[in-house]
Amino acid sequence: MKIICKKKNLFCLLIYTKTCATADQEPEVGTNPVQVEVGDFDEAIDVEEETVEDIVDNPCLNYHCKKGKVCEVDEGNTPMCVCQDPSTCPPADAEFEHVCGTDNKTYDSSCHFFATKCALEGTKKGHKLHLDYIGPCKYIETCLDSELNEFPLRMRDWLKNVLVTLYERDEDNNLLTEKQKLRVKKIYENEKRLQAGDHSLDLLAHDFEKNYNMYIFPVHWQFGQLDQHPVDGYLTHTELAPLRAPLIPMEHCTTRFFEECDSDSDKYIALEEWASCFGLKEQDVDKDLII
Ligand SMILES: *[C@@H]1O[C@H](CO)[C@@H](O)[C@H](O)[C@H]1NC(C)=O
Ligand SMILES: [Ca+2]
Ligand SMILES: [Ca+2]
Repeated sequence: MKIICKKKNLFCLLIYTKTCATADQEPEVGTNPVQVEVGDFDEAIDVEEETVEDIVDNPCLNYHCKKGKVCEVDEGNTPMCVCQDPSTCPPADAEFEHVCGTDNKTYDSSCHFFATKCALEGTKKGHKLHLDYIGPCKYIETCLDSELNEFPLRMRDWLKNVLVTLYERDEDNNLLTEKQKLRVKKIYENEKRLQAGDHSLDLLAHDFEKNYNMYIFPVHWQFGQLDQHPVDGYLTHTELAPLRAPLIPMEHCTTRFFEECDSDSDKYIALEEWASCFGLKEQDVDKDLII
């Protein structure tokens, strides 16, 4: 599976790194690039941009509607957001544009999904419907207990490698803030660092014990990347989606991992819960590492 980033986007890079790391185990999905953008999952955030340049008096100009809605004017020429008719979505011309809903139904594209969800607004069904993952719905194996424990091992290592990769490429792109760069520099320059590669689970576990400190920042950093709407120390289902959705088809333990990560079952993953599912000690959880 080849993934190309349209924009410099951290999640795209995450997926890219992940895919490269396990390229030989992944089934070929064709040569079409998959573009993953954070905006594709921002259910709750207004991201739609209107570019009707010629109509000066169009009240819908610069009037933003959230995913699944479009702007229309009422009789009083007042703009308002109404559900988009799925048939007005751009047709999806490839399988990689399909998405799978939590209803295990395949939607042609995320546009079709959000338009459908909008039409169900206010109903119980609509409330429960979320974008589950990227790609057509497929059979996802049950995640066994033993496999569940492997997930954070690989994920932690991957997060660390993503950060190091960002650091290496960051010369003028400003993918990381100065403060973040300083922290990653320490990891990058540490000679004991386990280099990126296809490591056995035993080695990953051993490295986590030996070089525990190198994993503290990457785990915090990922939380900060996701905790954006709002920045409150808790991840909602929507905030988690940019990470979850591309990962589920590749890692069958993703859903179970994040479900169990919410250890108090309040539907939010708090920083403390997050840190604990990645094996960090309670005393190392530090809100200041996120900024
Ligand atoms: C979801 O749909 C896929 C494809 O149709 C099917 O193979 C799979 O078994 C379904 N999963 C569940 C949990 O029903
Ligand atoms: Ca949040
Ligand atoms: Ca919780």
